[in-house]
Amino acid sequence: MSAEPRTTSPRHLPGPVVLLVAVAALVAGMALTVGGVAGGGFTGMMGRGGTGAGPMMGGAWGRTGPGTASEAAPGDAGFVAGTPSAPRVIRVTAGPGHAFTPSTITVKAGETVTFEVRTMGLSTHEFMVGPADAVAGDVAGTPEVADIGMMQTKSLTYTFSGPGPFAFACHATGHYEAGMQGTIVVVP
Ligand SMILES: [Cu+2]
Repeated sequence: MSAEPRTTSPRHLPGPVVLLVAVAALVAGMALTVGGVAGGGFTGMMGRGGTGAGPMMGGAWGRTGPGTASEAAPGDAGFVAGTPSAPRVIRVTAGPGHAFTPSTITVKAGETVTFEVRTMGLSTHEFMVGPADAVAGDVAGTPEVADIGMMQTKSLTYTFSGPGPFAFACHATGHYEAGMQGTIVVVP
């Protein structure tokens, strides 16, 4: 009896239920902390993602909320094309493994996009974007951010001029060959 009044909840939940909820919350919290690796998704992780990470991710990944430009792709309600002065932000996760999420990104012809690339998992990745042939060939001068370590985020802004095709890829040793590449779909 003495423990009951400590529960401040107005609803009378039986003790075991309260305990279960507490445990579930704890487990969920742990899962998020230990690893975005598990794939909780952007929304889930952003809520708590700030803990213990470097300043890089604090700002870039703190922007949450359903109305964020990056949530809407061309054709979606609420889509706003990026411009040089106000690029559309698209978040990309590199890893775990040799993969980008998403692996297909749709842009409007001519729009300017800032890719915020975050590494999940132990490998260090790179993010190159540009004309598909230049990206495939790792051609010098193709826009790229490199050395994106675990839980780090780096940004790259690119304007999709012309019809394409465009692509993105990671050219850390062996990664591209293992399939670490993505497609840019340009819509008029
Ligand atoms: Cu990689």
